[in-house]
Amino acid sequence: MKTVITYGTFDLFHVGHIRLLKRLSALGDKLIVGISSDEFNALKGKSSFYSYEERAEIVESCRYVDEVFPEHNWQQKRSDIERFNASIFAIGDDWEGKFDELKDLCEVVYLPRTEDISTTEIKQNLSALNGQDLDKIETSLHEVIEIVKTLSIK
Ligand code: C2G
Repeated sequence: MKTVITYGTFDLFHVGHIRLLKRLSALGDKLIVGISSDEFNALKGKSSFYSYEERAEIVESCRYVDEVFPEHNWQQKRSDIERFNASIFAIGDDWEGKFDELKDLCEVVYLPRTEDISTTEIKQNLSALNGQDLDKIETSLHEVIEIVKTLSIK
């Protein structure tokens, strides 16, 4: 049984996360994911939209993930790898080289990130939406609802 372990915040779950988890799951038989706690996020200088509990539930629901657990600090990786008997530590290459000290414990793999998407960009795009855009979106949604209603009547 080859277990792969990774870590992350996974806020506003998007295709960059899914594509990474899919590739990680292909590296072994089991994929376990350390989800950064809200407190650890603050240490990482991040404030996530979803709470730890919500992010953990979302990632655990992903078909490529077998188990999730809380990531409370930078130091727990070694004990986690031993606790879960992980043979591969893998993470996106924005962390290239940062976890090489784990190489005495297990294989360390850095995979290419998915370009042009990030939680930060999603937040920026959403906050850039002005009232006018939101009115247009609302109007469109009402139009869609009317269409659905007519379709469902037939
Ligand atoms: N990721 C990706 N492509 C993106 C965005 C993210 O492949 N477009 C990957 C990251 O490289 C990381 C994982 O998805 O492997 C989770 O990314 P984040 O939620 O940003 O997590 P991060 O802040 O990198 O936390 O101890 C390690 C840290 O907890 C990692």
